[in-house]
Parts: sequence; C-alpha cells; structure tokens
Amino acid sequence: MKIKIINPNTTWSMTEKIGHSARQVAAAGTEIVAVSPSMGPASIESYYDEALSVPGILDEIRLGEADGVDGYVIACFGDPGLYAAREAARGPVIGIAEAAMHAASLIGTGFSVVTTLERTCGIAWHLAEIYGMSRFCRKVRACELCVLDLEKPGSDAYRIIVDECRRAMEEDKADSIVLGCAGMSDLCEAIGKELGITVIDGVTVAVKLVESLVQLGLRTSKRGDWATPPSKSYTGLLENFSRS
Ligand code: 2AL
Repeated sequence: MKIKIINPNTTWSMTEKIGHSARQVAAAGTEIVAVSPSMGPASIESYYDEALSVPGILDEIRLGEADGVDGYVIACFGDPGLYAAREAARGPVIGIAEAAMHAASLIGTGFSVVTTLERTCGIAWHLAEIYGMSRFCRKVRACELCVLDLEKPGSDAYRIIVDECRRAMEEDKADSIVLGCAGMSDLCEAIGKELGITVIDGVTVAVKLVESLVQLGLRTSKRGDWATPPSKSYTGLLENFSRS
C-alpha cells in the first residue's frame, strides 16, 4: 500500500519530520511518501496561507493519482483543500485535524487543542464545528509560536508547548491534548510522558485511518459531493489544471 503524506507548506525539514512520524506507525507493507508541493507558502498560519496552499496540494493529488497512490494524508492542522482533494482522489484522503479530533472523541469526553498562533484558533474551532467535534472540544489554546519556530534548533518551543498543555489539563480539565500543528508530531510522545496525559498527533492517526480504510476497500465515494470534478479549462497561473 502506498500512502502519500502531503505537507502543504514548502518547508522540507518539516516534511521530513512528518514522514518520520508517519513511518514509525505505518504497517510493514505500507510505503510512506512524504512531500511538499512545488508551490505554496513556507508555513500556513492564516486563511490566506491556506487558500494559497490548495493548488499545490491538488497538484500533488494529481501526481499521486498517476503514480498509483492508495490514500493521502493532508498534514496541516487547518485541513486545507480537504474536500477538493477528495473530489480529485480515488482513495481516501484524511486531514490531520479531523483525524486527531475524532480519535480524541473516541478515547475521552473532552480534549483541548494546543496550537501555534492565536490567529489560527478560529480555524481549529471552525473545523471542530463542521466535523461535529465542538461538543468534545473544551478549548483551543495558542502558544504564540510561529510554525517555523518549531524548526529552529535550540528554540524553547517544546517547553512553551508543554506549559500550555499543562494549563489545558489544569484549567480546561481536558482528558487528552490534540496537537494543533503537523510540525509538533515529533514532540507528541515526550509531552505525553512528561505530563501523564494522552497527547494526539494527527499525522500518525491519519496514517492508521488511511491504512484501515484502504485495507477495508473503503475509497472516497464517487456517487455524491465528492465525485470527480467536471473537466474544464483553467487560465493564468492555474493553466496546468485544465483537463479536457
Ligand atoms: C499548521 C500546520 O500544521 N502546518 C503549518 O504550516 N501550519 N497549522 C497550524 N495551526 O500551525
């Protein structure tokens, strides 16, 4: 089975980290291909960044379909372009926010999200609402860390995130913590051990969900909203998306 993990930002150090986390949980027969699109923002910290990441994501889905990919993970906590990617893919496509929130709702009754910048908290809340997860979401907490702070060697990001997770335990009474950025996937285990709480990284959960769905023969339904989009021409920067 081949699973393609798309880190929609173009920071390759983060893509490698995400690929490593994915390979640690993948089954023996699963090949993990971790990529960043050839176009897009260096980090995704706004609706604007999300919108500009989507053409690159869809291009990677197009390449994946030609390459026989069985399923995809969109490895950014805003799940950018998720539904468009499902329209374009035959196999399942899972976003890390939906994966992590659903996992949290199955193992507890109230999770808190600990994410990067305050300005992305609304994005996470919006997703919790559309996924039917707001009932389980106690709070979305920001660390005021930029996404690329997570890539800086020697930064105090780990300590700042742990402190915010501790506040989520004490103040929100959260029974699990959902990490709100794909770039935090390498910290998941250490935070959980240090604080004694279940910490959920959406990258690993999404990999196991895609594996399960593919193994069960459950592919994206092409009968309804996520049917293949109609072929048409696109102009300007989007010219390469034209299909006749
Ligand atoms: C993210 C993420 O997961 N990757 C990225 O570039 N931005 N989301 C976030 N809330 O920080």
